[in-house]
Amino acid sequence: MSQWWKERVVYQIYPRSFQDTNGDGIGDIPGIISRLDEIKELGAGIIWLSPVFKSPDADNGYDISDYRDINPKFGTMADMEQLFAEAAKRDIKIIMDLVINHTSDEHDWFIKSREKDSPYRDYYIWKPANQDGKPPNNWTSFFGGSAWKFDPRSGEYYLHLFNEKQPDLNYRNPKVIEEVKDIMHFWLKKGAAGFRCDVINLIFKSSYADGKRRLAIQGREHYTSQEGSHRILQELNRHVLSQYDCFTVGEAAFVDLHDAKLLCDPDRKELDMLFYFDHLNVDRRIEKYISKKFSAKKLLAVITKWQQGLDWNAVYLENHDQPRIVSHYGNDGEYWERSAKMLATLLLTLRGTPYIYQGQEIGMTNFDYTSMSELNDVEAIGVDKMMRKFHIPASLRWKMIAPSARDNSRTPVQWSAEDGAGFTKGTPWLGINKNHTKINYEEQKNREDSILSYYKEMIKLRAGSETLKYGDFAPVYCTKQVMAYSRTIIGDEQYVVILNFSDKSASTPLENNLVGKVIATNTNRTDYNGELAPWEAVVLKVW
Ligand code: ISL
Ligand code: CA
Repeated sequence: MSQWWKERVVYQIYPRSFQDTNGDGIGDIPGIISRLDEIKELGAGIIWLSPVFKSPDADNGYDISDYRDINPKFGTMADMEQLFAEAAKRDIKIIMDLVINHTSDEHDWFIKSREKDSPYRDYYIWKPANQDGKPPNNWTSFFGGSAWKFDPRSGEYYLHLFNEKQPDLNYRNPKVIEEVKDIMHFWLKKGAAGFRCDVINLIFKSSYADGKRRLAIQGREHYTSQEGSHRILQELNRHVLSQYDCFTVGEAAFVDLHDAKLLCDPDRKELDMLFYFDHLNVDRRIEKYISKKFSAKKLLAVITKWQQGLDWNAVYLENHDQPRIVSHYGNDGEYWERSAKMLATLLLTLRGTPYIYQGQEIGMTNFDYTSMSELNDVEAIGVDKMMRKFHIPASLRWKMIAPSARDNSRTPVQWSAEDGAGFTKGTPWLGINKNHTKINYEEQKNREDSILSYYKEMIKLRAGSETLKYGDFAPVYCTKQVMAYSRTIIGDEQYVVILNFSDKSASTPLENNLVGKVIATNTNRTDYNGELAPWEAVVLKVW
């Protein structure tokens, strides 16, 4: 089967923030349908749809209470079917978010599982207290606090790696795997072209022993990329995925290159590609809320490791869990436009399938919130609570949370300068950035030198170049400020990409052979002489 997912660019939609059509302040499926032409024009050929399933929304849909139904906030199953049909008309494929590490505690399986003698008991991970009457082990949740919740009715604890409203499924129970297969068939038959698989390398817990003591997410060595997860992925592939023309991208937490190679090895038939986090953590310490200094050198080292380590990468700089890249690695002030384009150049000239997160194509910036009360995200709220327990003062908590909180990327898409940003006529579920009067789709749509136009050009450039899609990656030059790398098909073509990650101008030495014809740039230059302007990006065709 053709690997069309290597040829196309993916556009991620976070439905509640994309486009509202009925004025309730929440994006919806009819809103997505109304914007398919914009996605097509951008040049994307695949949509990754964050969860639209029935959910009490404790974690904005990543807590599913019915895998075969649509959240009424977003519309109906008929709307979803229409979305598949309208997307197909435009040759846009849709992949769904497969969230199977856990369900909502309001899922029917979990409600039944609360009864000790129910056939569903074993769908989840229930354990009695330890000898001291404490939780079964010392594991902590991703969102702060213990990963166990006591259920007084049955007198046992259940495991939740995320929020207590997200109980973990028990993958030692073959019935759970059969249920997952049915859900996958259901959506593939409806027209899905594959899945983004949420925290897929964490599903199998190989032991319930205490975890090594850590600052956060204690216990992870007992469930990260275990043999059991590999086995289940192979089984899902054999029994389901291999029967359809589809692909999978796994979200792999704490993954290292060794595990990633196993997860993505085409011969093992587990995943087609995966999201790792290393490249977004070069300016963060072990925990994302503690920052350290960024350098282009460190970033290039990480990129090189993954580009050369895996045959095919999922290339991304933003998603619904990460801050906006122009605020993270770029400059969202004076050099907003140029640095956003520089980062677009990076995204679209690496080897792999590029993923663009809604709003990234117009250079949306981090949330302009000023206090915790404006946040919605269960993670930020949980982490704040945990820090409070450790008596960390409010000002320091805010300093750590504000730049990294997940709500940074969840503010509504800025379609226009109007009130409501063209996103809603009602009250938006999450604050709209005040800068929508300046940063919006409408303003950039017909402006040739806009960020949006630049994304379109770069996507076209990639689509038309075998070398940019499939060429080998090699690092060429780097300093704290600048990186350069090449993409090559031996005997055919070579491109060199030079990027300046700073407010200062820079130069690259001539002996590195950084010469060639300028194919793309975020400035007006027509030739390259080794001098780079602040935040400049230059793509050279060397031969
Ligand atoms: O957000 C994170 C890092 O910035 C992670 O801790 C994140 O929770 C982790 O990567 C898992 O993410 C996925 O599963 C979560 C959900 O909250 C996220 O939105 C989803 O992308 C639980 O389903
Ligand atoms: Ca709505």
